[in-house]
Amino acid sequence: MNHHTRKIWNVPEHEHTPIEVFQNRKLYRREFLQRMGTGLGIAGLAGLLTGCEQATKEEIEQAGATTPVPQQDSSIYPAERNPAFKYGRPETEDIEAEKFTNFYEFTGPTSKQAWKYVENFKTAPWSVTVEGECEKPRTFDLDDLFKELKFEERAYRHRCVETWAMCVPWTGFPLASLLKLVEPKASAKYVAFETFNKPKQAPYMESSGAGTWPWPYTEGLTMPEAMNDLAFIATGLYGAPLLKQNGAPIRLVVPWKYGFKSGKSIVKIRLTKDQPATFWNTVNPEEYGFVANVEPDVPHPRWSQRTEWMLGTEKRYDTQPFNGYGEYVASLYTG
Ligand SMILES: Nc1nc2c(c(=O)[nH]1)N[C@H]1C(S)=C(S)[C@@H](COP(=O)(O)O)O[C@H]1N2
Ligand SMILES: [Mo]
Repeated sequence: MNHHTRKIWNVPEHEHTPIEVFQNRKLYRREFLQRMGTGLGIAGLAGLLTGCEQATKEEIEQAGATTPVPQQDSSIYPAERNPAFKYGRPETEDIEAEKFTNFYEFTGPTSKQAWKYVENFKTAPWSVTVEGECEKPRTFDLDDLFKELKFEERAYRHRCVETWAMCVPWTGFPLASLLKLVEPKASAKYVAFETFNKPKQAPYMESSGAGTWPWPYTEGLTMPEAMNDLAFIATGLYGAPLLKQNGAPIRLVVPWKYGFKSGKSIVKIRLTKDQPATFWNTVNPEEYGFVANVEPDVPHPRWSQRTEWMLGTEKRYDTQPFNGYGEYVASLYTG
């Protein structure tokens, strides 16, 4: 099968309502009301009113940048693009993927503008522990990964369970190549991912408090899913180190599943015998399953999953089974 030329996208001929305009307004309004409720003064309000609509690309990128940039990064970016992966749609503008994000540790459910709240998040130095059912458990500094693994760029589609979508180039390496370094045992059936747990650095984590949300954010895959070539670990986006709001300095990317499976700012990867508990599945198992593959025919209990809208555009597309990656992963689910 030729992945390069096969057209896997069915582009609809007509466009629907520009839903992102409506959605952004709704979020904006919610944030507005929340700030009013917490007694923000008139000067702050003016800042909010203009800040929402007029933040520049520079402001957003500067807010999310890791400083100083770790030494090794400059030699990695931009990594060579793997030609096997094509979006089948226009690439999302970088600013759109940087200003509209899901990162509950910083915003909770009230805002998509995590870039405004990441100031105190310290993403360097950073290490990731890979442990559990393996022969050689190990803690990797980010630099170890840069030295030991081959980095590449991959053009992937991303589909959030909320129906927004984007097409972005990640820099990183297949998750399988990292797992091979620790030599998984036959007893490893699942892989659990755990995000940083620093409430002092993440405003919503701190303000929501203990016993509300099951922090830290966790996710999980089966071992065959984790070893599939599509499962990717990213340290970069658009040819540069990840901004904080996109999951700096290291995150998971699982493009055939809803976006919540792709945990950000990961500190621990654990090989397990049993299916691990995960954040959204714990919060609401009726709405967020463990598998969470993109399935247009299976509606979310509160909305349809048939179509999706591309960040920063007025375009809607039909949602594809496995987000269009069936040729890579459908065989994982036939048993
Ligand atoms: N730690 C953590 N990871 C997370 C989330 C989160 O709130 N916290 N949100 C998830 C969701 S719902 C999506 S859609 C993607 C969004 O990635 P992006 O904001 O970089 O586009 O991150 C996922 N990873
Ligand atoms: Mo999401």
